[in-house]
Amino acid sequence: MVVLSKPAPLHDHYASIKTCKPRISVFKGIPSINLRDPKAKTLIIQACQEFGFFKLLNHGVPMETIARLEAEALSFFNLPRSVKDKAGPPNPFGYGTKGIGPNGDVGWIEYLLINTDQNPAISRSAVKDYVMEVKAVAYEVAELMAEGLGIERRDVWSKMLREEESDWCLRLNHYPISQDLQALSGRKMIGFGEHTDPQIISLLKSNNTSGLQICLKDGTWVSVPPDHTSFVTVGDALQVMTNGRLKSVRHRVMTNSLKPRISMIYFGGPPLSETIRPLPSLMAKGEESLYNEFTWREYKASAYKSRLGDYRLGLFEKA
Ligand code: GA4
Repeated sequence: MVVLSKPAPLHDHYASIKTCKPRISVFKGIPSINLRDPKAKTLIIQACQEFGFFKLLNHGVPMETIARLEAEALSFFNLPRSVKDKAGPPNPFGYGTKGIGPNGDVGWIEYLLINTDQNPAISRSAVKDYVMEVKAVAYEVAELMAEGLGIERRDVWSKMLREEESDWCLRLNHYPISQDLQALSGRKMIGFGEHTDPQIISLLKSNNTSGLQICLKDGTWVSVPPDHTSFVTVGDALQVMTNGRLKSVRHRVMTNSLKPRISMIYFGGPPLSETIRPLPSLMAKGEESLYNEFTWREYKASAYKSRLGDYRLGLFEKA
């Protein structure tokens, strides 16, 4: 009897990697892509296939808009704990400290999760201006991704992000200097544990402080050199919609005892009712979906039942 082997899966994802290992040598390979480069769409696809992550230059978000929100975030985090607590708990939006998500994850972090102009904690106009600018960049990057993959409708993903009901959120993180024993003894502590972002795309901006690490395809952690520009992260929903061609990247943040880290991340998700499945136009002849289809609402509900480091897409993979 001839046993026909299944075609090799297009994705060599992280399911089999239980824990990424630290890399000994310094890694200098994180791609830097200039949004205005005529080759940007090709470079973005290469970066998202290999890393699910890249540095974005020339994104055009005004420095003042970034600086203003960062200053707002810092002055909020400098308030007394009793005042900050009034903006919490994060269920799921609001101020949180140490605890991440509803299932027992902890990190050396305090944060604000925001998704409307109605947040009670910091200047609404600073949030509004920043989100407007960063969303415009996300739409552009999403369109370049579609073009780079040869999809006829270049707005296929930007449309989901643009919808009035699109499910976005903004995360302002503060990783204080860790002064406890572990830090004093020179060991780094987990600021934000390893995870992939569930959404389509995330845009991260930090205050030029080290700490962010990404997991490479070979299962090793590498540090992202500190930078004041922005980084783009592929989320799980985009991995599914490209049937594994683009990777959602596993990443984490380690704190250091020298400089506090501030990061501001926009997570762009589709409307809750959107069905998440591979785009038919992307599928090669005979190619099958690696995932059972689901709505974004279902994926989110399942994500909030998981632990941070869980391989969330596993529940939706076809056997
Ligand atoms: C990871 C990406 C975003 O920061 C986030 C996180 C969310 C939270 O902090 O409430 C989650 C986490 C994130 C994934 C699994 C669930 C939900 C914590 C958690 C354990 C805001 C998001 O959308 O998903």
